[in-house]
Amino acid sequence: MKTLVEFISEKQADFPYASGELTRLLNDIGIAAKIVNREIKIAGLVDITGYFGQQNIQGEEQKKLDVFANKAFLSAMRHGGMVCAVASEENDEMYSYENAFSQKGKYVVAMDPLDGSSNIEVNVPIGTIFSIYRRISPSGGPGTMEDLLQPGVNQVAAGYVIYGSSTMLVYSTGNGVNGFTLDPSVGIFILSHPDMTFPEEGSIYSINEANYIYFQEGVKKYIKYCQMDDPGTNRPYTTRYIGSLVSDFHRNLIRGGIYIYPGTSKNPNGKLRLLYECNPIGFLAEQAGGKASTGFRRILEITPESLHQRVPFFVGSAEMVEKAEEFMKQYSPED
Ligand code: P6P
Repeated sequence: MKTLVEFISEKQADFPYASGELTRLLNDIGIAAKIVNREIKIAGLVDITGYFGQQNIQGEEQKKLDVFANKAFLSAMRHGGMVCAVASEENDEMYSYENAFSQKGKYVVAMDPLDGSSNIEVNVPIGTIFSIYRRISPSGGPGTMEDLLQPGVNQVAAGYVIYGSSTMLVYSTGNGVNGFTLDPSVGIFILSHPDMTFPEEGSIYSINEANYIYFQEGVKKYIKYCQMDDPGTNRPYTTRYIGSLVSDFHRNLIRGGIYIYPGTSKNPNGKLRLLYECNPIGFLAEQAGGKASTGFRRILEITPESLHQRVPFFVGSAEMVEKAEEFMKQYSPED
């Protein structure tokens, strides 16, 4: 039985510049995850599932748990002192720590503190998503937008917490993907899913087909390909769509599958945000032998232009993403 703390410390040697800061930061994130988990598990019992009465930049009503989670992660990272700046879905602007201790921090973090929070009221699993970069700006001063607007290939670590039937923390520092399950009786994350990789063959496709009429032709054709009864293949596939990215991705990582949130005629860049949804999930997907693209380009090679930039997102088993890309190239070629 190996704990998260033991595992991170052991793997520290795998990581260049191994000086303990990333180890400390990952542990800070684990602590905040346990605090958020506690609140989520009793959300139905206390007046915390209601609306907070404000809207975030996405124009979405902020729920109390969104705000609570954001504060928990920001506070844990401030206490740890390893992070100088944060891009959060819950903050319209960059959050730059003002204390001298944090301004010496070597890292910046992009995070969605509570993704899929609209599912809280109906007890559907939700998640935290995080992405970690080394800062570019000199240590000792405030973090900068340049620090945060790095391409996903520069991530030194990324992961998610899924608050589901059990609470898990899944992360990678570029040497594979490992999953830890929280033992609530002692409040410790324990290695339960070592070396997570996508199964060779996947047969689950996850997409909100209610948007079908707004999809590009390539997406429509790929959906029909998934639904085709083709003897000798594993099609028709199964469709599973929870409406919670972390939950859909986690299931597809274990079972094999593809998640698609494409651009549409109404929203050409789709819905998901590059910095704190597509880049971290895309990093994990590639580390697990999968792929992540816009339908045309590798997600991790996109240089962000703004904190809350949205991109179309195809992520999952490599062969399924490649097949979807073939349909996009054939039926909806980029201009
Ligand atoms: P739709 C949650 O708001 C989220 O960002 C992802 O977690 C989820 O996959 C997607 O949006 C659901 O969006 O438009 O299908 O409800």
